[in-house]
Amino acid sequence: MKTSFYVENRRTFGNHMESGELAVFLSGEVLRKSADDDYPFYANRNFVYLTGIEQRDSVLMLYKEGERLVEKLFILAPDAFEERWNGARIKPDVAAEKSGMKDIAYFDEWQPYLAEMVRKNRIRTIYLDIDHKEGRRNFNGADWMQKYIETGYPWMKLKNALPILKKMRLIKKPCEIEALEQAERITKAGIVAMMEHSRPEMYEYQYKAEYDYALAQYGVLEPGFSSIISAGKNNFCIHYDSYRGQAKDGDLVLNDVGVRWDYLVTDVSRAWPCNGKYTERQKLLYECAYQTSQYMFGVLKPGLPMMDVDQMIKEYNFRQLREAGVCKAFDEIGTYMWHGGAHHIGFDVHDMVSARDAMTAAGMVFCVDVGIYHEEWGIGFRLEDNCLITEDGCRNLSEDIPRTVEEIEEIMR
Ligand SMILES: [Mn+2]
Repeated sequence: MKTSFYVENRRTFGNHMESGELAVFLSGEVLRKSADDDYPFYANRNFVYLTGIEQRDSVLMLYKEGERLVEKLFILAPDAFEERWNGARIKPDVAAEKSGMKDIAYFDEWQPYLAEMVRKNRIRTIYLDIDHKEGRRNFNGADWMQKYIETGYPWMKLKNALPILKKMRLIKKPCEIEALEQAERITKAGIVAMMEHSRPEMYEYQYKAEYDYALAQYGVLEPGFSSIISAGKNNFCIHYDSYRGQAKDGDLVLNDVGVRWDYLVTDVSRAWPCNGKYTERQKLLYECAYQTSQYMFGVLKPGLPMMDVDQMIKEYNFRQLREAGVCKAFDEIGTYMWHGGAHHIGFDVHDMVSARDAMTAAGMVFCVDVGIYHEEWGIGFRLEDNCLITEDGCRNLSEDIPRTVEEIEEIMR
């Protein structure tokens, strides 16, 4: 992402602030796994969206003074001993260049700076990025920061920055689309590698290894999210993550995988017969999903209620399944369709955007995900593509990834 992306994002956020308000964003902390081993650090996505910096214990402060936005970034101070063991820390000049911020300080200065800002400017309102998801703990430090402010500045009014960021992140900028396009190319390489190496008796972890290997050739060292790769009956577990199963002759292999490139994440599902040839029943159900997906890419355009997209997928797919003689009445569709099909992607694979009441608009990117689960036949899969809404319609960003029966059988020949 270019520096201008982050500069613009901060400016847009600042436009939502009133004069005299302060906003504090944290990159997050490193989580300890056990003994001397930590989990890999993963910076808070909103912090990255506003700064382009992915380093632990970093703080962004935005202060609105009249029309002016005062920006200050705190990063880890140099530490020769720490850096010998754990790698170089980002230098202030590099952080300045990446983020487009001039005022860079060190992490241990943020508390006195905050106190001074509050005192000098008589600040009464602070924005924090608070994300309470079903009572699950957050590790981006916002919960900690909330307590810190409530204790140290009990008169302070707290505002949540998250709804503003969710709105901003809903519409992708051209540079984000470019990043997604590259991510799709790499996703294709990963999925095609799995198809090409597929054979009966192959273990799910062997498919996973093919996927990870293909990604690594592009310098992508971890998948965009925990890959879902399953075979046969395991396809009936929607967020399957064991990789221990084995594809038996006649089984479908399902992948639901992504690639993160320049922070943007794809999310693509395909299903192929491990032996390279769809059975009649597999083909019948796959065609229903494919026709539904094609229909959606034919009708999606700006100005449709986002809430309706799921329902459109369901209704059209029902008609396909009815014609195929699988499902008789619409109220039975839940037997075969287990999940919604239109979540947004972006900095997160289930992107943190406010789409519930939104209308589709140019720059939105969401999945068109058609899942069919026929337990009696032992066939479960989904066909999931990434839809970019354009000025006058839409574009399937993942359409180059083999998706018809013919394309897939051809690759596996
Ligand atoms: Mn998916």
